[in-house]
Amino acid sequence: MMEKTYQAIVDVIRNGKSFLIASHIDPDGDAVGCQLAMLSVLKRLGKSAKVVSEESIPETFTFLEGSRDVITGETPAAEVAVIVDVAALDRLGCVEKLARECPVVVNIDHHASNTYFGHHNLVETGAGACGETIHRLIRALGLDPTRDEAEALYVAILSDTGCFRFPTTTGDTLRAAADLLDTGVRAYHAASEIFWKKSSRGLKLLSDALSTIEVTNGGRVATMEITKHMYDETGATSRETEGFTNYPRSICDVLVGVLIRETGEGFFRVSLRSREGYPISDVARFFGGGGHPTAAGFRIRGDRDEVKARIRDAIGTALLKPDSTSAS
Ligand SMILES: [Mn+2]
Repeated sequence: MMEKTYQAIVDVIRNGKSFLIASHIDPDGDAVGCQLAMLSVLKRLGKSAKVVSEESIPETFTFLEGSRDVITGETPAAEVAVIVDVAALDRLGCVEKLARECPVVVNIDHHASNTYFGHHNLVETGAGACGETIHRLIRALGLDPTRDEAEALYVAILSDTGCFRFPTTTGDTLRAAADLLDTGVRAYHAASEIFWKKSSRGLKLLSDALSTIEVTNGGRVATMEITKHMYDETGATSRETEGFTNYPRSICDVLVGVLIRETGEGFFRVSLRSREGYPISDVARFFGGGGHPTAAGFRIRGDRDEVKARIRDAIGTALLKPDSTSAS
């Protein structure tokens, strides 16, 4: 069945002239890598193609070819919208309207919560990263990935699988990564650009954030906070908080880690990370967000203490559900 979908999308790409590529707000390595790989592939095929995003590419990923070409302002629609790593169209932020104006929408994703919003839906929920699917699509187009495309997709896979640690890592994940490395990906370069390029102000921010960790719900939930004040004090920005979400969950016996970032007076961005077998994507959806079983997020507004209490309550309720003991 998937083979037919691959073929249908290959036909759309071969026959289309103009393409708009987009992914979710708060872009991660998978979103960025898939967008840039698609941009390069479409250009190689002689198509008019552009990546459109609510925000520019996070600093961490600007070493990838094409990262500066992302359009963040006004731009016309295209014949075909290629939406990557997105479970539902409202995750596109302000680009949603533009995507809806495109006559053909291609949905390429790996979220189990995908709403099949496209005319073509290539949703492989078993994939560790959407980058795996894009890699297969490039092969289905009869192309070899270029080194830059391979590097973008390697970054996508490395980011979304937590360096091949998350339960979504499969043999296919490693086979895709192996093929990308054979293409000439600079593995050390990619890893060091993503993980070993912290600024000292970013580490100071991490230190401040770590001191806010609170363990609640009988030791099963840990929250960590970053306030506006901390950004001001350290000079670091929210862009330097990549990877912070993993700290609260890394505590022994904690099942769900929560990172609460203040984005404005009374506005918060919340990231949830849980252990395998304790899905929290329903909690994120409850608050209007989305994500994967063990990695999800949402935005929320309110009084800080009240927000924390609501989140802890919702997680506590989710952990009590019988399905939370089965692997996800
Ligand atoms: Mn992804």
